[in-house]
Amino acid sequence: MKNLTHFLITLALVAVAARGGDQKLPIVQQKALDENSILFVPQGYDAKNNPSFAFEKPLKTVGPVPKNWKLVPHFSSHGTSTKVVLDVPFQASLYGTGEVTGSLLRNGKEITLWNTDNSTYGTAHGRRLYQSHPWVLGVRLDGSAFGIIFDTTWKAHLKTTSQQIIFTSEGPAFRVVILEGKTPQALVRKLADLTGKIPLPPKWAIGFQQCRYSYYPDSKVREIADQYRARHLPCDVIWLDIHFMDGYRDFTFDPERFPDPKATNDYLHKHGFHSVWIVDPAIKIDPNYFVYQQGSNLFSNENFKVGSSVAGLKTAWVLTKNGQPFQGEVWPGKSVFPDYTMPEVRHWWSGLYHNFLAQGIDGVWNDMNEPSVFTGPHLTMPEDNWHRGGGGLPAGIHRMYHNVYGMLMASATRAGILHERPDKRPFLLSRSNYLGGQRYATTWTGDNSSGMHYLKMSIPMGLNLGLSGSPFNGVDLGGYAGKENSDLFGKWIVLAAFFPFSRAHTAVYNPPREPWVFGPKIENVTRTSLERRYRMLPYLYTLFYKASQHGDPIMQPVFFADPKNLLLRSEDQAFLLGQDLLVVPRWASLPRLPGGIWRNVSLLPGKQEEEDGYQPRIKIRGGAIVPLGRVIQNANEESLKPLTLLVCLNEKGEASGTLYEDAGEGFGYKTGGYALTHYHAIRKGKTVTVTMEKREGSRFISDRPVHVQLVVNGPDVEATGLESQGIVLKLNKRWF
Ligand code: NBV
Repeated sequence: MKNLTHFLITLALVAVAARGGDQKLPIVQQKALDENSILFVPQGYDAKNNPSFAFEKPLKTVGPVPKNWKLVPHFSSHGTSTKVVLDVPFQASLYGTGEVTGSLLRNGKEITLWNTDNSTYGTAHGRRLYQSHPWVLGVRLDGSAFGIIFDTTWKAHLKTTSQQIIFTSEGPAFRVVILEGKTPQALVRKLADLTGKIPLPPKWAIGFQQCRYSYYPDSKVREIADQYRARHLPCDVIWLDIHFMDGYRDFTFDPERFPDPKATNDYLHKHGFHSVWIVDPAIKIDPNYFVYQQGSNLFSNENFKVGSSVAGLKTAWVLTKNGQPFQGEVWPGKSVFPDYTMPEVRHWWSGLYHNFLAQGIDGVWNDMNEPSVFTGPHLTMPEDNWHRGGGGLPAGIHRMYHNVYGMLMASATRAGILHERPDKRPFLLSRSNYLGGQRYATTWTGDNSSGMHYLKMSIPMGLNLGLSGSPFNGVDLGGYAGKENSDLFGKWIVLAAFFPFSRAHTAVYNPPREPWVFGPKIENVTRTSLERRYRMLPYLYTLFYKASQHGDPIMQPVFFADPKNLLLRSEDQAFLLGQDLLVVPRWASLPRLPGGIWRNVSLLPGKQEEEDGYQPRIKIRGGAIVPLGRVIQNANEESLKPLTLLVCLNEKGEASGTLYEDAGEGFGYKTGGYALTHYHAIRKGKTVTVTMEKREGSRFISDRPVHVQLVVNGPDVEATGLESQGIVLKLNKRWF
């Protein structure tokens, strides 16, 4: 019976497609997932041709739609595509939509959801980038928020007008989930409840990172590391790009450039660095290459027909529509591509990390996984290529799986790292991804370029990724392509302190771009920026903890400070780091800043850091206590001796804040091995008392010196004491 219904619906759809007509698709199911999220299922929806990837767990409905529910999708089918239209609430501000160029506000925009290796964000391939997030976040005039998840992986187009949100997928009917939240913050948490949160990264991964395409030979890697230490420029990670490989073959090492990768990693570790090495999906067609051999025979014991049109079935590779392994040109030359929709292939891919990580590699970088194919249509593989699926995933054409190819690769990579190192937190960077992909990988915005336009855009790009569930993101600091000048580098590297993922990178044809090549002035600017970041690590790590627990963005739009204030809705030069620090770039022109108490603060007192003309101004929110540490050279050095608490009182003379600490590595924190300390400050007359209110978790913290810096309307007031004892600061009346 079920099959018959399925057949009839398919028949109906085919008939409509043949007529090429439009047909309204009635909603056949609308049910609450909870009181603030509703699942809408249109007629014709079939999980077999619309596998769901966005959600962390299968959706469970709990009851009917609440009576006063506001937003409802309107489905229709148009030949082979499906359209959903929603009426935009009056003058709502739209955000999200994932990795997109342009402004923070997404009203009046059009994008295609089709992961594309679109170097320097050119227009030749349309307005597409490396990832797809079928997701829109809206904020109404009254500050309440809504969100829409279009639960489909098919190639799609999203258009926002002043009146409507129109999402057209080039595939069959799909589900839509609509969320409501009292505030945009609550809404983003809701999104994270459904699509997952970032796993807490190892602490070293939130330190500063140096990359280039590529550092080689191994002596160059050591030299870069030495320079960082000799110049006292804090840094945690050195990255290894494709030149370490033997002829661009994944999981191999060039015998001349990197004869002993283990020794390179040992050297880095000895000097307080970690290393991240790249792995691309394209596998060189080379009968003597072990990955090609293994993948080509992965199913060789199965019953396949050699020489027939299905010969490709014995391989791990994505197939053409004729059943042959698809071949395309990438760095290694003619290559084949693992079909990560198959559980056996993911399992095999995970296993390849065994010997690779044994070289002491700490983290992995999955690049080119849109997948990028130089000789394919729109720089990828043909849309009618064939994926075999399995383990709950249907077989299907590439058009259906393209947008999750990178996500599936990342999930297999993460599983491989975790399998090898079950006691360590994996670190994985993936260029391509999809809504929910933050569960597997950190991300960055691909190949930008050295220009003020790109530098400015990097802020709204990071913000919208955070508003799309992916808070651990960053950009190529300094710009990847294009000619650099020292002034632009200075302007960009000062943001290294504030991007959640903080990595400088540059393209192969560029001259060296390390901070010192621009001379002492820019080297000093860089040092100040990195010292700011490392001083803030306790605060940053606490933000990462919150992101991993609740999905809160780390870098946040200014309108989060006051969602009802319409003037803040389009601000995308200044931004918030967590809810307590406001970052105002020096180049920001007429930035709109939130009202209330926001006081200028120095993160490196005594250094007069802003006098170099490059560092953004930092303001602290009235009511906040921000924990800071010492300036250290890598994230694993002891930082909290002493712990500094920056305190800024609100109108009522109070402030509060938290500090999260754990081992910085491993999973002990999941079973209580952490300390989450709550601090509180209160002013009575001329004294302010700062106390440790409570501590959660079982991690032992010995009684340590605390330095309190009260930020007031005048020179800061300071006092030191032991954490266990309330610290009292005496105020001078004229500051109030
Ligand atoms: O692996 C080389 C580069 C890498 O440096 C960059 O970050 C990626 O976005 N990769 C793209 C491939 C070649 C780009 C021209």
